[in-house]
Amino acid sequence: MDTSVDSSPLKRFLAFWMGLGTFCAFGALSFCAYKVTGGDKDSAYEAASVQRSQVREGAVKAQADKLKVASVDLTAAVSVLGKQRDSGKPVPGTKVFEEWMKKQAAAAPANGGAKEPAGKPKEKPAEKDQLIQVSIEAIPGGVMKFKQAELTLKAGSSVELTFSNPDVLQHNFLLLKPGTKEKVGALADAMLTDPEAMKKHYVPESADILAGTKLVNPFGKEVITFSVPDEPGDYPYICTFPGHWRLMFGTLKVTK
Ligand SMILES: [Cu+2]
Repeated sequence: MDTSVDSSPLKRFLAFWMGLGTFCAFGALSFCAYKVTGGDKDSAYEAASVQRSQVREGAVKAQADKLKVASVDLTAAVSVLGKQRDSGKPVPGTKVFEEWMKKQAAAAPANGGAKEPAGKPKEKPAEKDQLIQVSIEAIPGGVMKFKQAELTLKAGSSVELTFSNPDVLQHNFLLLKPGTKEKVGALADAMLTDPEAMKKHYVPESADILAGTKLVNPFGKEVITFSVPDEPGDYPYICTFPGHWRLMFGTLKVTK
């Protein structure tokens, strides 16, 4: 039996080159496949990862900035508490405060006891009755909103308005002429660059402001009296701490 099928030098030579050719063709195909499927996109991956880290840094910075704002407000809150303590009023929730309240309660009837002779006509209460009591509050939680988005009052009436701020941010309350919210709001935002803004309670100089409070500290309140305009219409009210007015506004509907 002849096992040497064909071993002529020419055929061996051809077989060698065919093998080598197949090997090279396979290699070239693999390389192309690697390129086409994006196997060489390490640079793109790195770019994406750099972008991701930039986004993350941005988020961290934004958070840090928010914390800065919060700490400033906390400082204001603490200073308010400090003032309450300095003014001799104890901090609520303490034993000293309870005793102080008892003393106040005990002192009240004593003052009331030394009242004017009976039968004397009381003018002041009558005068007070004409003042319409209105309460307006900031919503706590730093949401920059008034609890009352709308008020309705009669034209020309006298109002005693109590603005309470149970929030951690400082706020004010300004009543404006109809249609001037954006105008006064822009003036308020511009106060960011005014070094005297804090002294001015962030109240811009504008003839469109009809009435308003100072900047009320966290957990504080202020009472103001003013006359409701004679002209019926929709009078906007806003907080002019820069930026707040876009969320913190309402409408006083003045009726006949
Ligand atoms: Cu505000």
